Amino acid sequence: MELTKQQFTEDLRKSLTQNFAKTTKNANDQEIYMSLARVIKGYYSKIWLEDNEYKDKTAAKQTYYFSIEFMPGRMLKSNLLNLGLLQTVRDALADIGSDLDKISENEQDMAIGNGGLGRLASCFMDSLASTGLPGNGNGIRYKYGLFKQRIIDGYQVELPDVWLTNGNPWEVRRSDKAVEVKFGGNVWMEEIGHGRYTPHFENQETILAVPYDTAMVGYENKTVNNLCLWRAELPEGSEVIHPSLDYMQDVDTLSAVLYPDDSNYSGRLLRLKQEYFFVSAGLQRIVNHYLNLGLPLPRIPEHVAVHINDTHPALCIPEFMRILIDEHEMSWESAWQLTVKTMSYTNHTIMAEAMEKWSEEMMKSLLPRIYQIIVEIDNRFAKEYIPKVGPSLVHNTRIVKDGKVHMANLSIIGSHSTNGVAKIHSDLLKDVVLHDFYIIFPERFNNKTNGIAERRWIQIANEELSGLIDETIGKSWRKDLNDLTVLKAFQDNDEILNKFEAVKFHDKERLAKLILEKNGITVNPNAIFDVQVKRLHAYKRQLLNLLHIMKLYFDIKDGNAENMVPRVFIFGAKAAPSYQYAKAIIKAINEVANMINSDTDVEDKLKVVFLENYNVSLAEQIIPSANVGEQISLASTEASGTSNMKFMLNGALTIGTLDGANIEIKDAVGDENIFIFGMNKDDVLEYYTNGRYQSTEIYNSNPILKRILNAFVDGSIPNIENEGREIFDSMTVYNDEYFVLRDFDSYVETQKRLEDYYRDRHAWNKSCLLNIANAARFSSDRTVREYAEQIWQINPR
Ligand code: 26W
Repeated sequence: MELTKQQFTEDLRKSLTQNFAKTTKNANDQEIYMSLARVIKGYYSKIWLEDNEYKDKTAAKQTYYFSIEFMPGRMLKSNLLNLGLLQTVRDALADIGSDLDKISENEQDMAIGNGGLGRLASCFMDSLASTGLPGNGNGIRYKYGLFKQRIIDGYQVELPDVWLTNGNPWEVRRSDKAVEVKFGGNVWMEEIGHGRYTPHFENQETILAVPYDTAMVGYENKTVNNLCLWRAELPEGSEVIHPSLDYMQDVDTLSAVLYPDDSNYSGRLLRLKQEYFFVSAGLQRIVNHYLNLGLPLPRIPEHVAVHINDTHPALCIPEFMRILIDEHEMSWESAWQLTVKTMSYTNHTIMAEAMEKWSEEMMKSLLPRIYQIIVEIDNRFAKEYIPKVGPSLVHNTRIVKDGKVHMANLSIIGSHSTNGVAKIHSDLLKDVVLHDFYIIFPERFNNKTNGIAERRWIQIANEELSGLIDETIGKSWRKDLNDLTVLKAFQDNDEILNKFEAVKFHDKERLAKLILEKNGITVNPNAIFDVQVKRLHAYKRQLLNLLHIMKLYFDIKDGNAENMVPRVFIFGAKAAPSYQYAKAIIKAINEVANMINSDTDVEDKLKVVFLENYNVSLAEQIIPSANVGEQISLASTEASGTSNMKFMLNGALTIGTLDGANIEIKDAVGDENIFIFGMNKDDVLEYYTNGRYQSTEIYNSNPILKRILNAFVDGSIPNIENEGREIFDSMTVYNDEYFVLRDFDSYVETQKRLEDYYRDRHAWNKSCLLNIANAARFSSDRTVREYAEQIWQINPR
């Protein structure tokens, strides 16, 4: 939008006076942040209103992306960038003696997600708006986001994330759009004539769902979509005159916390309640809005697409059926057709322990009507498909069996599309994990490789690099990332390559400063910055990284590292609070770090840094400064990964396995510009089928590994008596579930190759440039366009 510095400064002054009775001279940074946010909200609200009117007028089809997690991070700079005001506001603030970066730090991260799945949802929100696609989010407004992580004595300690204390200036509470969600009680069917039945209810618990809307502002266009997050409240004027304390507490807990587990399915009642809560509220709002436009219900799939992000919102399927049948008297057959046409589903993990299966008993008592509908869906599925594909396939794919409701099965059967999030992952779904479904519904399966919102991950996170790209090839890449390919023309131009190297060096100096501030560790910006940031999970193999660090440490101690290129290993990772083993790894990383960083023999050859509380805004500071991104999961376990894409876009090289999107990154950049090691998925599957892996054989025959692993239990690494034992046993007694030892030698060799390559500045810089130049296909703009065309059938404005 068009705006002068003077106009903006005037608006900010007004806002400061109106909201805080302050001037630009005596306001503190928090007050400036709040006032600034309100000014910006004022600017985009006009576009928001206009786009809503446009959407209603055209009634063009829209997508609703249901996700139990979102991780937008900070909104201020993102909104400024997308409105085209970043520079104007930065300059205007500087004129009044303020610094936009410092003001921005007063914004609490909106961290209502665990990791990959939630961050992907937020990249999609940004990309939908920025590509002009009508797509909205639907989720829960948790009072507490993902826990704040502190490291105390090397241990992870979890503190509550109280992100709403100062208020959230971006959200709009819409009390007039509140709906009721009902739980429990009894339900029975009564005949209403002509062989039709209608459900009757008693003793249900009613909860009010109040939506809070946040504008998702598109990049320099006219689109503003909506992220709708639901809060649970006591129903107004409910028949309960003196609600019991229990009931009030119940209501409060419902939208209080995000489950901090992304590894193990836990069948907790509260979680099921949360799932139904945001599903039911979201669908009610959609249907109400749709009917208010005067459109006929049987045509709803022409106007509405509902996306189920992993199985957590899978109750969309029976709930949509309930609304159509019970509330709008539609026949089962018609309702089913509409449901399957409206719904689509993405799978984000093949880890068996993360698959949702709710106990029938729990489902029946919490959601009696939904349970009935699920059983009916399941019975009709069996009846229709046994004659077509035989009883054994149907048995394997049934929704209700062994006393459990299988949510992935419900999601596939009740939708028209099931996709994985990278080629290898989608292939594994078809060939292995969901093979029986693939035989029954081959046309439903497809791949949509993940992507990242380049605006946040380079334009905001790395302004200096963005400026250098502008200077080199012009600014068009900011609108269309494909234009980055023009950079290829400069791959042998040392003058340009040196400029890119200089920007990376500045980024590293900035991170070095942060590391000194936060951890009190001095790191050398000339060292290789080697980064692994992601949730802590055994399959992601942070341990493999740590074992290699120990190898380098022993090399230094043995005097075998004369010519080693100095390295700084940087970690960021939260462990699920109940995930004992992951927490042991965090403790081990921190104790190894202490040992190495305080050993004077090491000098600045090797440093290990664990940055606490990894989240979106910390990621924006870490990723630009990386030389190397670690993507070292066991092949076939990481569905896609998305930090690999962020590193690439910021000119870091990947060391990784043939897993997730690493494979497509390798195809994009070529073998010379990525460091691949270890087993591939077929090697791994082969081990699974022949069952002949013996980790102790490797332990006994590899003296280097033996020495490293022994250090975990013989006191060489201090203060990890219990954790060291647990880790040692996992590698030996418990046969190394994720083949860390099996891939160790290959990893070490490849790290060595990487180090040698780093010495050749021309070659290294060229590879970095080619990574940036080939990053376009990992833009989430590309990803959401594919969803729009191939799954949702929605069009850009
Ligand atoms: C136990 C409850 C639970 C189970 C699974 C919570 C959360 C999950 C998520 C599906 C885990 C997740 O975040 N998966 C990640 O999704 C990313 C986006 O597609 C991928 O890039 C990651 O590879 C995948 O691990």
